[in-house]
Amino acid sequence: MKFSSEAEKTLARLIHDLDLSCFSAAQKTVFEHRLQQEFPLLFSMLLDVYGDQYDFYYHLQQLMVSLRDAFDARKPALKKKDEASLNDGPWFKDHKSLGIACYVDLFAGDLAKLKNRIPYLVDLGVTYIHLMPLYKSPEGDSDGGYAVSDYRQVDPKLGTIEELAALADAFAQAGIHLVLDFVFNHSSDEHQWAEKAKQGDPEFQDYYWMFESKDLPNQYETHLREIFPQVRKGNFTWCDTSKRWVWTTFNSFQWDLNYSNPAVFNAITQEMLFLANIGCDALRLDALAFIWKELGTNCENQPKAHRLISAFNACLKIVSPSVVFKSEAIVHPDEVLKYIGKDECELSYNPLLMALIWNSLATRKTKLLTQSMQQSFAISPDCAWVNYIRCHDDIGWTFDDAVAYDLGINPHDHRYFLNQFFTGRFEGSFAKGVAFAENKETGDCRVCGSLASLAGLESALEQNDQALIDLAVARILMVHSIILSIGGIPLLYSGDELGLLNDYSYQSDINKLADDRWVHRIAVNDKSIKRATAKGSPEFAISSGLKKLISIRKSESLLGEGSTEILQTNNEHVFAYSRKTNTEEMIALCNFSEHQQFVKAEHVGIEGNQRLDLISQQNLVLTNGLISLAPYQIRWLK
Ligand code: OTU
Repeated sequence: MKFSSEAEKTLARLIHDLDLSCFSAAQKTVFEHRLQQEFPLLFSMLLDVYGDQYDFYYHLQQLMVSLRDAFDARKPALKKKDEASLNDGPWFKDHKSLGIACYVDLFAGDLAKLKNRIPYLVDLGVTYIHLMPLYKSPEGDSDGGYAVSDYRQVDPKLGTIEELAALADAFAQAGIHLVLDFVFNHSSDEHQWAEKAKQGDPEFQDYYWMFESKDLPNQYETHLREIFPQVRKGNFTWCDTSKRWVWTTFNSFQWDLNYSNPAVFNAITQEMLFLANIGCDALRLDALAFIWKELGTNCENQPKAHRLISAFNACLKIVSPSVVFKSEAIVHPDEVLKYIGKDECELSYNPLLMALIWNSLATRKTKLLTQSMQQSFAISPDCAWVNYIRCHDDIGWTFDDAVAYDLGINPHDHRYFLNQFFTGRFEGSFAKGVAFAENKETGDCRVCGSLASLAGLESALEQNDQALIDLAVARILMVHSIILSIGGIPLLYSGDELGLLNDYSYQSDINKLADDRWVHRIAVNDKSIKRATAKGSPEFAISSGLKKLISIRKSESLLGEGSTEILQTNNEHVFAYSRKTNTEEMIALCNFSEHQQFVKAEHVGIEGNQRLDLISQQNLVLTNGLISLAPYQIRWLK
C-alpha cells in the first residue's frame, strides 16, 4: 500500500530525529513497537485533517516529543497494567462490572473523605467509578466543573492531584476502575490559554474561535443549535478585553477550542496524557460531537471530529494502552454508533436506551423501545455500552424520527407529550420533574429530576399512598434490571441506589439557580445511607432490591459475555430480550404497565422447557402457554 509506506517513511524520519536517550533499551523497544503499530493510523488521520498546512511535519515532530515525554513520565506500575491489559482483553466485558457516577463533594466532601467511602462502594459491588469533573474551574458557576481552568490541577476545595493519584491506587486495590472526564471541546475562559488570548496574544487567540466581526459567526449561526438557550442567545460571546467574538457552544465561560489549529491538538494531547498518567482506566470524552466546526453544517458529528478522536485514541494507545475512551455523544442514534469502535471509543453511553426506557414508563408501551433497540443496540463485540437510567444531565428525547413515524407516532408531538408528562404537567402523570432549557420560541425543553422523583416516588410520598409508593419502587427496580442485564456496563447515578428525591435547594443558590440540572445533583450523606437501611421504607426496598439484582447479575457470566437479541413479545406493554452464549440462554421480560400482562411463551422462544426465574428463584409455570407478569414485574428466565 502506497500510504503505509508513506507512514513508515515519515515515522522513520521522526524517530531518527527524536532523542530517546531517556529510555532504557527495554522501554525504547516498547515505545518504538507501539509507534510502529499505531503511527500509520495516527498519521493518516492527522494527514487528513492537517496535511494541507505548511507546517504539518513540524507539528508531527512536536507530537512525537509529547508522546515520548508522556511515556517517560508514566509510572512503572501503570506500564505494568498496560502490558497486562494488552494480554488480558478488555475489563469492561465482565458480568461483574458495575459503574457509578458521582460528584466528589456531594458524595464524600473531598478526595480524602472519598477514600473512606470505598467500603460503601465495594459493598454495593461497584467496579467502575466516574468522578464528575474535579479540576480547577471558575468560582461560582462552572457548569458543574465542565469549565476547566487547569487540567493538571484538582479544584483546591476537593484536594490535590497527588491525592487523586493516591485515590486511583486505592480504587485499583479495591478492584474499582477510575473514569475521569476529558473535557476537550472547550476550556474555561480562565484557562491560561484563554487568559493569554484575552490579552491579545495571537498564538493563543488561535487556540479558540475568535472573530473581530460578527460576519462569520452569523454565517455559522444559521446552521447551529442552541444547547443552553436559557442562558444565552446564539453560540457566540463578546469578549470585551480582546474585543472579539468567541465561539461558546455551551455557557459563555466555556470557550470552544479550535481544532483546525494543529497546535491545539498537540497541546490537548499533552493534557490528555497527563490525565491518563494519573492512573485512570477510562476517559470520558465530553461533548465530543462538537469538536470540529465546518461552515455550512451544524458543526456536530463532522467526519473530521471522528478523525481527531481516532488520532487521540492512537496517542493513548502509544502511551497508555490500558486506558479507553468513553463516548458522550448525546445525539441522533445513528451518529452515536459512529463513535463506537476500537479506533475511537470502546465505551459509549447509551442515550437511546435511557430515553426510551423513560418513554416506556410514560406511555406504558414498549414498541418504540423494542424497534429502536432492534435497530441500534448491536455494536462491535470489542466494545461495550454504558447503560444508564439517569446521569447528572437533563433527559433529551433522542430517538430516530423515522422509527417513530413507522410506528404511527408523530415525533414532534410525542416529544411535547414526554416533556409534559415528566414535568408533571400532564394530568395523571406520576412524575415530578423540572423543565430544562425551555426554548420560548419553539416550546422545546428537556427534563431534569432524580430517578425516584421522575419514577413517581416523590408524588406517591406526598400523597402518602402505599400502593403508589409500591408502584414507584417497582418501576425503579425494573428500569435498573434492564441496565443490569441487557449487555454492557450498568452505570448507576449516585443517590439513585438510595431512592433520593429531587433537591430543590439549588433554587436559592445564585450560582445554580439558572441551571435546573442541580435539582438531581444531590448530596449523599451518612443520613441518606442510613435511611435506606430502615426496613419497611421505600428507600430500603429500593436499596435492598437493587442489591439483590446486582448480586444475581454478578453470578451469571452470560450477562457479561452473552450476545443480546431484542425480542418482539406481541404484547405492547412488555419489553423482552435474550442473552446467549454457546451454552446458556436467559430471556428477560419487563412489564411496563401497572396491570397484569401475558406473553405467549413461544413468542419469546420459550418452548415448554423448564425455566428458572432468577429473580423469584422459582420455576416458571406456564398457564395455557402464557407467561404472566404482575405490574412492573421483571423475569429473568434461564
Ligand atoms: C456535556 O453534555 C456534559 O455532560 C454537561 O454536563 C456539560 O454541561 C456539557 O457537556 C458541556 O461541557 O449539552 O446537556 O452530546 O448533549 O455533550 C448536556 C451533546 C450537553 C450534549 C452533551 C452535553
